[in-house]
Amino acid sequence: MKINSNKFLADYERDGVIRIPHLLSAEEVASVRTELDRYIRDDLSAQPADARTFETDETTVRNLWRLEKYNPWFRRIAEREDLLAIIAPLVHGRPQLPKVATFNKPARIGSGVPYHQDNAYFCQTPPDMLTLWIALDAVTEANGPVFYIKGSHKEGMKPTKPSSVRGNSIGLAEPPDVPLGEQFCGLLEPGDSTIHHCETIHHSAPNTTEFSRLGLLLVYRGDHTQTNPELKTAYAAAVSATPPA
Ligand SMILES: O=C(O)CCC(=O)C(=O)O
Repeated sequence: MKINSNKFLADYERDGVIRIPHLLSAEEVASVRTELDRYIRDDLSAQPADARTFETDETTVRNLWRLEKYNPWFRRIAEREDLLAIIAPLVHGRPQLPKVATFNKPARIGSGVPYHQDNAYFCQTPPDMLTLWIALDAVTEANGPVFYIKGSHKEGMKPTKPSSVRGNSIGLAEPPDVPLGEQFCGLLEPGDSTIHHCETIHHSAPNTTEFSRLGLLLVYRGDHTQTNPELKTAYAAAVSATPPA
Protein backbone atom coordinates (compact mmCIF):
# COMPACT_ATOMS: atom_id res chain seq x y z
CA MET A 1 0.00 0.00 0.00
CA LYS A 2 1.42 3.41 -1.04
CA ILE A 3 0.02 6.60 0.39
CA ASN A 4 0.60 10.19 -0.69
CA SER A 5 0.56 11.48 2.86
CA ASN A 6 0.27 15.22 2.12
CA LYS A 7 -2.75 14.82 -0.13
CA PHE A 8 -4.20 12.24 2.18
CA LEU A 9 -3.92 14.54 5.21
CA ALA A 10 -5.32 17.56 3.31
CA ASP A 11 -8.29 15.53 2.05
CA TYR A 12 -8.97 14.15 5.52
CA GLU A 13 -8.82 17.57 7.16
CA ARG A 14 -11.10 19.10 4.53
CA ASP A 15 -13.67 16.31 4.22
CA GLY A 16 -13.47 14.38 7.51
CA VAL A 17 -13.59 11.13 5.53
CA ILE A 18 -11.20 9.50 3.12
CA ARG A 19 -10.98 6.26 1.20
CA ILE A 20 -7.80 4.16 1.21
CA PRO A 21 -7.95 1.34 -1.33
CA HIS A 22 -5.98 -1.90 -0.86
CA LEU A 23 -5.10 -1.35 2.79
CA LEU A 24 -5.05 -5.10 3.41
CA SER A 25 -4.07 -7.81 0.93
CA ALA A 26 -6.40 -10.69 0.05
CA GLU A 27 -4.31 -12.95 2.34
CA GLU A 28 -4.62 -10.49 5.23
CA VAL A 29 -8.37 -10.23 4.73
CA ALA A 30 -8.60 -14.03 4.76
CA SER A 31 -6.64 -14.28 8.01
CA VAL A 32 -8.78 -11.61 9.71
CA ARG A 33 -11.89 -13.50 8.65
CA THR A 34 -10.49 -16.81 9.92
CA GLU A 35 -9.73 -15.32 13.34
CA LEU A 36 -13.14 -13.61 13.53
CA ASP A 37 -14.91 -16.86 12.69
CA ARG A 38 -12.82 -18.73 15.26
CA TYR A 39 -13.44 -16.11 17.96
CA ILE A 40 -17.21 -16.11 17.38
CA ARG A 41 -17.36 -19.92 17.30
CA ASP A 42 -14.97 -20.78 20.15
CA ASP A 43 -14.62 -17.79 22.50
CA LEU A 44 -17.58 -15.45 22.30
CA SER A 45 -20.03 -17.38 24.45
CA ALA A 46 -17.57 -17.29 27.36
CA GLN A 47 -17.02 -13.51 27.12
CA PRO A 48 -19.03 -10.92 29.08
CA ALA A 49 -22.21 -9.53 27.50
CA ASP A 50 -20.40 -6.31 26.59
CA ALA A 51 -18.36 -8.27 24.02
CA ARG A 52 -21.16 -8.25 21.45
CA THR A 53 -24.55 -7.11 20.23
CA PHE A 54 -26.81 -9.56 18.41
CA GLU A 55 -29.34 -8.83 15.68
CA THR A 56 -33.00 -9.24 16.64
CA ASP A 57 -32.81 -13.02 16.09
CA GLU A 58 -30.64 -12.97 19.27
CA THR A 59 -28.13 -15.30 17.56
CA THR A 60 -26.47 -13.53 14.65
CA VAL A 61 -23.68 -11.12 15.59
CA ARG A 62 -24.41 -7.47 14.77
CA ASN A 63 -21.26 -6.17 16.46
CA LEU A 64 -18.25 -7.46 18.27
CA TRP A 65 -16.99 -4.96 20.86
CA ARG A 66 -13.81 -4.62 22.87
CA LEU A 67 -11.72 -6.93 20.70
CA GLU A 68 -8.66 -4.93 21.82
CA LYS A 69 -9.39 -6.30 25.30
CA TYR A 70 -10.78 -9.76 24.61
CA ASN A 71 -8.64 -10.81 21.65
CA PRO A 72 -4.86 -10.15 21.57
CA TRP A 73 -4.67 -11.12 17.88
CA PHE A 74 -6.81 -8.11 16.96
CA ARG A 75 -4.89 -5.81 19.28
CA ARG A 76 -1.69 -6.81 17.47
CA ILE A 77 -3.20 -6.11 14.04
CA ALA A 78 -4.41 -2.69 15.15
CA GLU A 79 -1.00 -1.81 16.58
CA ARG A 80 0.89 -2.58 13.36
CA GLU A 81 3.53 0.08 12.76
CA ASP A 82 2.39 0.74 9.18
CA LEU A 83 -1.13 1.52 10.40
CA LEU A 84 0.07 3.72 13.28
CA ALA A 85 2.23 5.68 10.79
CA ILE A 86 -0.88 6.47 8.71
CA ILE A 87 -2.94 7.42 11.76
CA ALA A 88 -0.44 9.58 13.73
CA PRO A 89 -0.63 12.77 11.60
CA LEU A 90 -4.43 12.54 11.50
CA VAL A 91 -4.82 12.41 15.28
CA HIS A 92 -2.11 15.03 15.80
CA GLY A 93 -0.14 12.88 18.20
CA ARG A 94 0.83 9.41 19.27
CA PRO A 95 -2.01 7.04 18.44
CA GLN A 96 -3.65 5.16 21.29
CA LEU A 97 -5.99 2.28 20.52
CA PRO A 98 -9.16 2.58 22.59
CA LYS A 99 -11.41 0.31 20.52
CA VAL A 100 -11.48 -2.55 18.03
CA ALA A 101 -14.95 -3.64 16.91
CA THR A 102 -16.94 -5.06 14.01
CA PHE A 103 -20.10 -3.99 12.25
CA ASN A 104 -21.13 -7.30 10.67
CA LYS A 105 -24.26 -6.18 8.76
CA PRO A 106 -25.19 -9.82 8.07
CA ALA A 107 -27.14 -10.83 4.96
CA ARG A 108 -30.94 -10.29 5.10
CA ILE A 109 -31.16 -9.23 8.75
CA GLY A 110 -28.32 -6.72 9.20
CA SER A 111 -29.82 -3.71 10.99
CA GLY A 112 -29.26 -0.07 10.13
CA VAL A 113 -27.22 2.54 11.98
CA PRO A 114 -28.89 5.89 12.72
CA TYR A 115 -27.30 9.24 11.86
CA HIS A 116 -24.65 9.92 14.49
CA GLN A 117 -21.26 11.41 15.32
CA ASP A 118 -18.90 8.94 16.95
CA ASN A 119 -17.74 11.49 19.50
CA ALA A 120 -21.15 11.16 21.16
CA TYR A 121 -19.84 7.68 22.11
CA PHE A 122 -16.12 8.47 22.45
CA CYS A 123 -16.60 11.76 24.36
CA GLN A 124 -13.10 13.13 23.67
CA THR A 125 -11.74 16.63 23.57
CA PRO A 126 -10.04 17.83 21.44
CA PRO A 127 -11.74 15.50 18.95
CA ASP A 128 -8.49 14.02 17.62
CA MET A 129 -10.00 10.60 17.22
CA LEU A 130 -10.98 8.56 14.19
CA THR A 131 -12.12 5.21 12.86
CA LEU A 132 -10.30 3.11 10.31
CA TRP A 133 -13.13 1.07 8.77
CA ILE A 134 -11.79 -1.94 6.85
CA ALA A 135 -14.05 -3.88 4.46
CA LEU A 136 -13.86 -7.66 4.78
CA ASP A 137 -16.72 -8.13 2.28
CA ALA A 138 -17.55 -6.11 -0.80
CA VAL A 139 -19.59 -3.06 0.24
CA THR A 140 -22.12 -2.23 -2.45
CA GLU A 141 -24.94 0.28 -2.76
CA ALA A 142 -27.35 -2.54 -1.91
CA ASN A 143 -25.92 -4.14 1.24
CA GLY A 144 -25.90 -1.18 3.61
CA PRO A 145 -22.82 0.94 2.89
CA VAL A 146 -21.87 3.72 5.29
CA PHE A 147 -22.81 7.22 4.05
CA TYR A 148 -20.83 10.20 5.34
CA ILE A 149 -21.50 13.94 5.17
CA LYS A 150 -18.27 15.50 4.03
CA GLY A 151 -17.14 18.53 6.03
CA SER A 152 -19.61 17.90 8.87
CA HIS A 153 -16.70 17.33 11.29
CA LYS A 154 -15.99 21.06 11.12
CA GLU A 155 -19.33 22.05 12.62
CA GLY A 156 -18.81 20.61 16.11
CA MET A 157 -21.10 18.30 18.01
CA LYS A 158 -24.80 18.41 17.15
CA PRO A 159 -27.56 17.80 19.72
CA THR A 160 -28.14 14.10 20.40
CA LYS A 161 -30.93 11.86 21.60
CA PRO A 162 -31.05 8.21 22.73
CA SER A 163 -31.87 6.13 19.65
CA SER A 164 -33.02 2.91 21.33
CA VAL A 165 -31.07 1.02 18.64
CA ARG A 166 -29.08 -1.80 20.27
CA GLY A 167 -25.40 -1.28 19.43
CA ASN A 168 -25.96 2.38 18.49
CA SER A 169 -27.64 3.82 21.54
CA ILE A 170 -27.15 7.52 20.74
CA GLY A 171 -27.92 9.38 17.52
CA LEU A 172 -28.50 12.89 16.20
CA ALA A 173 -31.57 14.64 17.62
CA GLU A 174 -32.49 15.72 14.06
CA PRO A 175 -31.41 13.98 10.85
CA PRO A 176 -29.41 16.38 8.66
CA ASP A 177 -31.06 17.76 5.52
CA VAL A 178 -28.29 16.69 3.11
CA PRO A 179 -29.83 14.43 0.41
CA LEU A 180 -28.38 10.92 0.20
CA GLY A 181 -27.18 11.64 -3.34
CA GLU A 182 -24.90 14.38 -2.01
CA GLN A 183 -23.36 12.19 0.70
CA PHE A 184 -20.12 10.25 0.34
CA CYS A 185 -20.92 6.54 0.01
CA GLY A 186 -18.22 4.15 1.25
CA LEU A 187 -18.28 1.61 -1.60
CA LEU A 188 -15.38 -0.75 -1.00
CA GLU A 189 -13.81 -4.00 -2.13
CA PRO A 190 -12.51 -6.43 0.50
CA GLY A 191 -9.27 -4.98 1.94
CA ASP A 192 -10.21 -1.36 1.05
CA SER A 193 -10.87 1.05 3.88
CA THR A 194 -12.16 4.44 4.89
CA ILE A 195 -11.05 6.70 7.70
CA HIS A 196 -13.56 9.05 9.26
CA HIS A 197 -13.14 11.76 11.89
CA CYS A 198 -15.07 11.23 15.13
CA GLU A 199 -17.32 14.23 14.45
CA THR A 200 -18.17 13.35 10.82
CA ILE A 201 -21.90 12.61 10.56
CA HIS A 202 -22.61 9.17 9.11
CA HIS A 203 -25.19 6.38 9.01
CA SER A 204 -26.02 3.15 7.18
CA ALA A 205 -29.17 1.36 6.01
CA PRO A 206 -30.25 -2.22 6.87
CA ASN A 207 -28.91 -5.05 4.73
CA THR A 208 -31.74 -6.91 3.01
CA THR A 209 -29.52 -8.59 0.40
CA GLU A 210 -28.09 -12.10 0.33
CA PHE A 211 -24.60 -10.65 0.79
CA SER A 212 -23.00 -9.95 4.14
CA ARG A 213 -21.24 -6.58 4.63
CA LEU A 214 -18.66 -7.18 7.34
CA GLY A 215 -16.46 -4.29 8.48
CA LEU A 216 -13.57 -4.29 10.96
CA LEU A 217 -13.24 -1.01 12.86
CA LEU A 218 -9.99 0.16 14.45
CA VAL A 219 -10.50 3.29 16.53
CA TYR A 220 -7.56 5.53 17.44
CA ARG A 221 -7.10 8.77 19.36
CA GLY A 222 -4.14 11.02 19.96
CA ASP A 223 -2.69 10.38 23.42
CA HIS A 224 -3.43 14.02 24.39
CA THR A 225 -7.25 13.74 24.20
CA GLN A 226 -9.34 13.77 27.36
CA THR A 227 -12.83 12.74 28.33
CA ASN A 228 -15.43 15.50 28.04
CA PRO A 229 -17.78 15.14 31.06
CA GLU A 230 -20.80 16.71 29.33
CA LEU A 231 -20.63 14.31 26.38
CA LYS A 232 -20.05 11.44 28.79
CA THR A 233 -23.19 12.20 30.79
CA ALA A 234 -25.38 12.17 27.65
CA TYR A 235 -23.77 8.93 26.46
CA ALA A 236 -24.11 7.22 29.84
CA ALA A 237 -27.86 7.94 29.86
CA ALA A 238 -28.32 6.54 26.32
CA VAL A 239 -26.20 3.44 26.84
CA SER A 240 -27.92 2.55 30.09
CA ALA A 241 -31.22 2.52 28.14
CA THR A 242 -29.85 0.19 25.39
CA PRO A 243 -26.56 -1.42 26.49
CA PRO A 244 -23.82 -2.33 25.66
CA ALA A 245 -22.90 0.46 23.20
O1 LIG B 1 -20.65 -0.03 9.66
C1 LIG B 1 -21.66 0.64 9.79
O2 LIG B 1 -22.70 0.39 9.22
C2 LIG B 1 -21.65 1.85 10.69
C3 LIG B 1 -20.28 2.16 11.16
C4 LIG B 1 -20.20 3.28 12.12
O3 LIG B 1 -21.17 3.79 12.60
C5 LIG B 1 -18.89 3.77 12.47
O4 LIG B 1 -17.91 3.39 11.82
O5 LIG B 1 -18.81 4.57 13.41
